[in-house]
Amino acid sequence: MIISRSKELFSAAQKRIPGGVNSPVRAFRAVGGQPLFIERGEGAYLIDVDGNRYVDYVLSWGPLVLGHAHPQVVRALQRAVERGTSYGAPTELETRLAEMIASLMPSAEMVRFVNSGTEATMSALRLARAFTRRDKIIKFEGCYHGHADSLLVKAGSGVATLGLPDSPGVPRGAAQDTLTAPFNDLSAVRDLLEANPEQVAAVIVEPVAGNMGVVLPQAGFLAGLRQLTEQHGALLIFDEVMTGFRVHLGGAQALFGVTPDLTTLGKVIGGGLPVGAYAGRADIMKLVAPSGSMYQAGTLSGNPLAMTAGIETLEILRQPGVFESMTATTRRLADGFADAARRAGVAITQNRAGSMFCSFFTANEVVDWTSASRSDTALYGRFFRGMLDGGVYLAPSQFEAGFLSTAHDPEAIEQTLAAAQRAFQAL
Ligand code: KE4
Repeated sequence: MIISRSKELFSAAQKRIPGGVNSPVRAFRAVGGQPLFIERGEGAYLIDVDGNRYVDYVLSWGPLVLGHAHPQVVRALQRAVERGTSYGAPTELETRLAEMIASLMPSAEMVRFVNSGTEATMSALRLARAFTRRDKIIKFEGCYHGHADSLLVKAGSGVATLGLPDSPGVPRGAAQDTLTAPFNDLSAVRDLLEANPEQVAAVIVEPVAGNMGVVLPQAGFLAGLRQLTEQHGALLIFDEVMTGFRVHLGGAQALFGVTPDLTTLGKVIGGGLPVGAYAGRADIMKLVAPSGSMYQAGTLSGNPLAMTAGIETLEILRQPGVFESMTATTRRLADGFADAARRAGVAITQNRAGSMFCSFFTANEVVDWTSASRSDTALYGRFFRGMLDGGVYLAPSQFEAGFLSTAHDPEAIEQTLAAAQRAFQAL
């Protein structure tokens, strides 16, 4: 595979941009170090600057649930951009997207749009602290909620991938109110709540963890969090930035039948443009300025381009049968990976929820960060490069999720599974 143009561009980028990338996990540090520079995306495929074509399972880390450059999304954006890109004033589009989110996710009685998942979780925490007048929060090891100071504690995603000790630069004051527990460990949460009576404002959780690879909630875990937070007067925040409209058309809260007080969203609802949102019970959301006193603001929040792409994306996604068929394709892919690994005698644990999946290079069940971190990341790196040679672009880290889109057709799946057979055999 020729990647000489990517190499040239990477060395130029590294002179001006830290690590040559604008988000750490893109640098391929965990899987071999030479990222591919992309020319364009087309449905289920990425084409790099050297003309190599890959079936894409990163999909911009989740937003592109319809694949790259979906014609209806592109046409809607072309029409929108001719009317201007941003007004800094309300438009009907924001209300329309908020209504669509509320109709698919009834717990989202009110919605505030922001420009990233980080802004969404940062604001949701401030809101929970304002509403409860408490300071402490509980998060889970290996869960990643963006890079706001108080959430960069035992975080997943790029922090886990690079093995960073919870990032320098986070002042003690910001981290001291962040308590952590192992994912799926209800008794640890109960102990923290009892040890900090009337002090915990919220428990924030990725209801399906997607930032240590994909880790599913065990039976009763989410319902247990719901019961414990109610009992202790803390709010339950589902960070559905990744799982929203990805694991189920109504998010993980619909898949598992547990209703949070607040939900954070991003990725899919922007259809590939910068977006985030926090949403939830009207009595809590009413506290957000200017209806209430909790301040949060943003120049480009709710901008017409992100709203347009989000509306088009959810319109298409909620057509009968569309979501189900993408989920069925993901099951076929995940089963195919497991079969190929078994035939090659490679031990993997395959986790999946809706249209997100992960192959852990370990024989053990993966239920939390401790078990995920036992995966053989070097072997994952060799598998990743083998798949790249086979024309398949997986997440460049063992501790990330793979994503499917409605554009991943049987041909793309067959190509992927043929590459997986070869890549597993080569290990
Ligand atoms: P952003 O600020 O990156 O838009 O969203 C932060 C965030 C919040 N919550 C969850 C559950 C998330 O998964 C994310 C961001 N996900 C990572 C992928 N693991 C973004 C990719 C990256 O950091 O480059």
